Amino acid sequence: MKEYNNLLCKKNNPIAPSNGIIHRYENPIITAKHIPVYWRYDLNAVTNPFGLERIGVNATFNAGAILWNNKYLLAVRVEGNDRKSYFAFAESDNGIDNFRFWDEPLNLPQTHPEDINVYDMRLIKHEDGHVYGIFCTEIKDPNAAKGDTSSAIANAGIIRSNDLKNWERLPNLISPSNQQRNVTLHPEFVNGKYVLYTRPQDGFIETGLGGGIGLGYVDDMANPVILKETIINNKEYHTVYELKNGLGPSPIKTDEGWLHLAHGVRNTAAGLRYVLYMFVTELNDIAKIKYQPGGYFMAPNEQEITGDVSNVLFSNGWIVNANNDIYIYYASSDTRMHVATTTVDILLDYCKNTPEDGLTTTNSVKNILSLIEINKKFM
Ligand code: M1P
Repeated sequence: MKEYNNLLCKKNNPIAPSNGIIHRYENPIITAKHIPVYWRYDLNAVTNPFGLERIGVNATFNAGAILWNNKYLLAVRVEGNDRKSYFAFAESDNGIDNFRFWDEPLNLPQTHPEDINVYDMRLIKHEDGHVYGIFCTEIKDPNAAKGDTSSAIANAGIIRSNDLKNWERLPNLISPSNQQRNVTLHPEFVNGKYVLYTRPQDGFIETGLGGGIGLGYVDDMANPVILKETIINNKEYHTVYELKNGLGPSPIKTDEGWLHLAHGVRNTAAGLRYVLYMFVTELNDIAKIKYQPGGYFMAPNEQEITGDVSNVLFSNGWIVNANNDIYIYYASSDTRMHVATTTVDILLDYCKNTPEDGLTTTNSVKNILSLIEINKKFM
């Protein structure tokens, strides 16, 4: 208990130097060791004479985020040693350290079909007054061939609440694609409708003819049916999102457009590599990309690159506070949670002034040559 309390009280400091765009921090903000001791150990010396851990935690990652009652609140994906993920809320006063879990994990209300596994919740305060939790719900593919114990169907599960304690489960999403992950909700109505960002795929792992970040309109979240999906940001040959991509958290509204954080995936000899990238869409046309800086915004560093699923950065939560400071909550290698900080102004500058991906080596070199030309005056 002493070790546990010391861990929770540990201060977290920014790592210098930064690239000017974000600050990383010395320590992960939430790890499996942050899970309360009484969720893991039977504290009764009679029934647990050896003091053994009874319910192990494998990882804490991919958290949704929201500013709630002046607290930085995360809906953390906690994965047990049994490979089942569940959600648990953890809060901090400053968003950077001293995250503490609420007393109990979320007892997620069920719908039909019952979830086999759930993960990656996005928390969205919608202008309709509710807070929505949109997450991935997974079941075994009922059409899997005999002996195939891996094929699954992923879809978006939806809950909503007004106090984040009592949650109403809404029906799972119905959309043209039979595989959906990385679904989140636009925080405002558009033409009186709800808008969901989607990521359709043909298969559980393979994008097939699907893929890309899409959007679709829904009349009523209590009957969440998307009839038509439009892809607004596609995967692309020889980019960091060559194999697939997916939206992270819901976008942040700025004076110059909607700021988006997404993940891009490419294949390598060492397996899939997940990095984060950004783009901005028009304020009055959320399907239109206004700026998209080339390349990745964040990739795993030396500490982040190894873990349960190595070479992965993933983010489905960020918070902008009243000072326009942005807290990016990201997970490394499906193992632990980190924070990176920046501001709205810095991210807009990054999105507007980083050269776009020219899609060829020649164009990348051209960008460097123009920068050198400009810099000659200053050298
Ligand atoms: O293992 C990396 C990530 O893989 C999936 O992301 P995507 O749907 O884009 O492939 C998700 O399962 C995610 O949870 C995980 O971090």
